[in-house]
Amino acid sequence: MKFTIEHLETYHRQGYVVVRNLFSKPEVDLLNKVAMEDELMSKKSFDRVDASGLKTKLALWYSLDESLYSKFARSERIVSAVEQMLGGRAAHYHSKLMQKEPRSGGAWEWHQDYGYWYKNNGFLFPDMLSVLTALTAATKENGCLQMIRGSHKMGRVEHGFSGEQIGADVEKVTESLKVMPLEYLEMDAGDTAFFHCNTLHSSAANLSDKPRWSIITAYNLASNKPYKDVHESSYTSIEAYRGDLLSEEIHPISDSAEFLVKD
Ligand SMILES: O=C(O)CCC(=O)C(=O)O
Repeated sequence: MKFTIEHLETYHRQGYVVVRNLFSKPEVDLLNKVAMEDELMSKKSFDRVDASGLKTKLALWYSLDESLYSKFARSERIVSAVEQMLGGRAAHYHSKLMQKEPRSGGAWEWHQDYGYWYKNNGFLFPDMLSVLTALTAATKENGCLQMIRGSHKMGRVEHGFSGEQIGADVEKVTESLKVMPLEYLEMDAGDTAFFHCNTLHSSAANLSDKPRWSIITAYNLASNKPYKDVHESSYTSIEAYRGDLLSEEIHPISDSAEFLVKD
């Protein structure tokens, strides 16, 4: 399915929108296979412990290259949608491979992505968003994303620590759930969710016997140059990738992708 004006309006109204089948099953199956067999990715992956002590695994990197992950991140389908949402040229902030393993994958506590980003990385404006593409089906049982609809309009909420994660002020989350609907984003592999960096979201632990893997690519308005922890790519406009993800030679990701090392 294509990103439409209706999707754009929904994004601005709700703070998020899901585009069904933005990627085909063969495309996401290929990415999932590459990711599952990727030794460097597995070496660079680390855990983040949630408030109850469960671990959830991810790898995070900043630079784009010729790998399949980067072609996804630069794919025209995503970039043209993101540029409409941001209202200008987009830069790639980072990509993450989220690996919520069966029966053990921990939760992500309620937070706004900007709660992490403004502090750590010095972006002055919340002209940023995340794009999550499901590599495996995401259901309530395996801990799909949960969104508080319309919460991006609250602006930035204070964040503190919650386990090894950053969590939004609990009182604000509790009160916002009284006035805005909570939505579970159940998605099939190939569905893509776009969400504003101030939208409050979370996900529960994966206590099912199915993995929940996804790729999250995050974008910044290229003119919103951060004043610290500067990765040049985070304010350099992306050249969209218009090729066929299925027919190209697959290049491995390399160390020069600037992986985040767990602190
Ligand atoms: O995909 C998930 O379970 C949550 C991920 C998340 O909240 C994030 O990366 O900001």
